Amino acid sequence: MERKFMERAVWIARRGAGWTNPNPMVGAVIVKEGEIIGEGWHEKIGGLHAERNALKNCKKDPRGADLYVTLEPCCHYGKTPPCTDAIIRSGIKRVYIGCLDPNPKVAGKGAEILKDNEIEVMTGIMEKECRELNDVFFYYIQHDMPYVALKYAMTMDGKIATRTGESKWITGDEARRHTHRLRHRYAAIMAGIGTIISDDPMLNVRLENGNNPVRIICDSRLRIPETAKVVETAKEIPTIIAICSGDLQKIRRLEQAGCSVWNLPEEKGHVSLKAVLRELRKQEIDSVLVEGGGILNEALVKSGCVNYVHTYIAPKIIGGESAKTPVEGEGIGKLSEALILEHIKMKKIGEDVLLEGKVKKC
Ligand code: AOF
Ligand code: ZN
Repeated sequence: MERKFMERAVWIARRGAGWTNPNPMVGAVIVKEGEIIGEGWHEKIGGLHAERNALKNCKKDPRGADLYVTLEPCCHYGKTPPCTDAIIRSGIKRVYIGCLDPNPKVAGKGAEILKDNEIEVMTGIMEKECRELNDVFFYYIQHDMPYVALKYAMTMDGKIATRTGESKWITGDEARRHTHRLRHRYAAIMAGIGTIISDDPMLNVRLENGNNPVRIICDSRLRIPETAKVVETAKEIPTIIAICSGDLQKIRRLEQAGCSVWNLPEEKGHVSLKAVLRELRKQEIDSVLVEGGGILNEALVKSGCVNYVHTYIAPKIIGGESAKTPVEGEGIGKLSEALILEHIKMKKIGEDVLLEGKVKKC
């Protein structure tokens, strides 16, 4: 029974994907005499928390009811007042919590306050699922850095383009539509200048109800063409160009076009990715989807900042030793140095396959 209601709470929490960042996705279900009398989720950053939405949607008096919530109720004043106050006032008698909130302002205190007010509290219900729901939020809070995921599409022989550089399209329509859903979930999307010059991508979300991530272009020497689509649409979609040096006039023109130009330290001839990520953190960007070429991907892998990899594999063979691969650079000499992925998931999308997993942290 407990599982059934918490499963429902996890399910509805996911509706907030792409809208709540940098807040977590949270779902809440209120149950009385075995019946769901109200449910809600955290719909949007700045909006009501899941518990308050569930209470608002109650079709019966919640006094004496049970609350199932995927994350520990907050007990602090943020953009909204504490959920613990609303729960206590509602007369709810029992609270089932999926996992504790890692936010130091909450971190167990929310559960304690409920207990101090004669509410029975059970923690760790479907803890693994509730915790995984918010991998991004946990990482962002605990490491004070954005969560980074690589995304690329390759052929069955591991190429991201032909030897002449043709890369449109490696995968089929369905997989490409899927990447838009992926983009929607992340707060930012990152590409290298090589990708901008060769493909001139929009890096936006082309879905009916989609949220565009902030765009970040790593462009150490400010080579970006002023006619690039990302520049021309910078007034509609926030666009950041991370550079180490560049012509001041060009910077001014790009800024007039709506871009933000960040002048950051250099590392091994490129803009320091750690510096880029630290700046993004300051802007409260909790997650970055990297749609880079092999050079940017390699630099990120080497920096140790990658948390997740989404790989779309197309049933095609391209061949050619000069055809580009997803991670270029020098590579490693020993297999023991490889980046290892775990919690692997696999899904067929149209004729393609999405293979994804978390980077194992040593
Ligand atoms: C909950 N229920 O649905 C969410 C919680 O600025 P605020 O007011 O939106 O607060 C954000 C913090 O509240 C966030 O960092 C996390 O600790 C918690 N999120 N808590 O009880 C919710 N979204
Ligand atoms: Zn709250």
